Amino acid sequence: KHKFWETQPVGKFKEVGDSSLPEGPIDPPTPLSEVKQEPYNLPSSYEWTTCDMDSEETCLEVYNLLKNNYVEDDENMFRFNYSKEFLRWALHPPSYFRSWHIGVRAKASKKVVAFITGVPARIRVRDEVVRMAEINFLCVHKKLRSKRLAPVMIKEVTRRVHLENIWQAAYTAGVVLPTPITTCQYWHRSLNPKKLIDVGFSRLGARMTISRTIKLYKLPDSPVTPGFRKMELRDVPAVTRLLRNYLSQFVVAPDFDEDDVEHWLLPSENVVDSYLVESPETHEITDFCSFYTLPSSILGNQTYSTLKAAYSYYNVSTKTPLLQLMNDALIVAKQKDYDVFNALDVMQNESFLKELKFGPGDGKLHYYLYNYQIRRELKPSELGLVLL
Ligand code: NHW
Ligand code: EN5
Repeated sequence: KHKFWETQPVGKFKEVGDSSLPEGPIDPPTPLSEVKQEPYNLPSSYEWTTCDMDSEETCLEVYNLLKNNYVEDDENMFRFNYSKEFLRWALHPPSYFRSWHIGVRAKASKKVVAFITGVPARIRVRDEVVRMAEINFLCVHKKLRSKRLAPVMIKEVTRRVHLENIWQAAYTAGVVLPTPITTCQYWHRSLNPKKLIDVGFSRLGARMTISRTIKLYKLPDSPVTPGFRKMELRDVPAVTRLLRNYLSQFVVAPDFDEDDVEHWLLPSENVVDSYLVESPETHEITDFCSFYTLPSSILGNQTYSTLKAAYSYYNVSTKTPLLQLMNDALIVAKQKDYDVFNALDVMQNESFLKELKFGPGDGKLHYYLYNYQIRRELKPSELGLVLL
């Protein structure tokens, strides 16, 4: 079991719950001169390629690899379909490294057959801010699965992260690996129940008709909170203060500065949406909510090819009750034609999920740190981090 992960600096399952463990790095950093200077070896018919996601051609090649080979649900009915604009945004945060956007090409066809990425982030664990890589978009073409290519991809991204003198990473996965810092539940709020049922995303409840179901999920036509509006560039300083203060209560959370907030939270069409509440009296910014756009391909449906999903991102309430704020987020998502609004049970999300008619999904999301040991498993509500 876990022939690869056994060799890596990650917490071991048996250690979960051991309260005598020190918290922090597992392996110390090594001098940069001791980091392997050459890429790891690939099978001889493949070659490494650094992907320039600013290039329309490269971005399209990566987009197509992921569109056809990335994450599916457990019954292979849906597959994530990250847009090109989303991939560019996700991979170009402040101070990103192009060398961390790693592809593998077949030498003969020159086609991109595997991919893995890192982006830099400062992540706070209790009172320590740690420079990390956030690893995402690990994908091996369906025809090349189970050939132990993934461990080579992971070792190569690790090497390139080490070359930038960064020694920790954060990542999420739907599969259980050694060892989750916490396990979160996906929740789903129907916005277009008819379509969700037609495509098999949800089922008609017991003793429910389609018309009763549509009525159950009805929402007002526009947000109800006075002063609720889209975030603008001029709001970055206020949103940064609001968010930093809010995230300080969680055990693990990003350490966002104004540049990060401008990148990750300023609205970008069909990528990220952010709204805030500006007090009509004082013009103070008191509340904030956001979601990102991640459609899924619907596999094998005659009528529909994509499911338009919004994913809850960072939300902060100081004056407007979180329940009302998130209800307004649902209203704007419905107005923008999303079919479903998804959320994890992270941060304070549990306080609104049931009341706003979210239901638990069949998927879980496990959160991991690389080369950083924490004392005990966290509760999802102790986590202040959302990865894309
Ligand atoms: S999670 C999404 C991952 N992608 C998908 O699920 C897409 C569809 N599946 C595939 O493309 C978000 C393949 O099945 C993949 C595995 C490529 C997943 N994470 O090549 P083999 C992320 O992107 C282990 C980590 O034969 P394969 C986060 C597995 O346990 N490890 O398998 C990525 C086994 O090792 P073991 C995973 O099916 C985080 C080995 O891979 C994994 O052809 C990466 C088998 O390899 C997963 N999701 O390809 C880690 N899935 O020890 C970053 C399987 O058990 C670590 N495996 O024998 C930090 C690095 C940076 C550090 C910096 C200091
Ligand atoms: C790293 N960035 O399984 C991501 N999604 O519940 C990588 N289920 O959509 C890791 N199976 O429950 C990703 N409908 C791990 C997640 C992979 C994708 C995945 C799950 C999350 C999902 C849906 C569809 C299930 C289709 C059959 C689901 C039920 C919705 C229902 C709505 C009404 C109220 C009750 C719930």
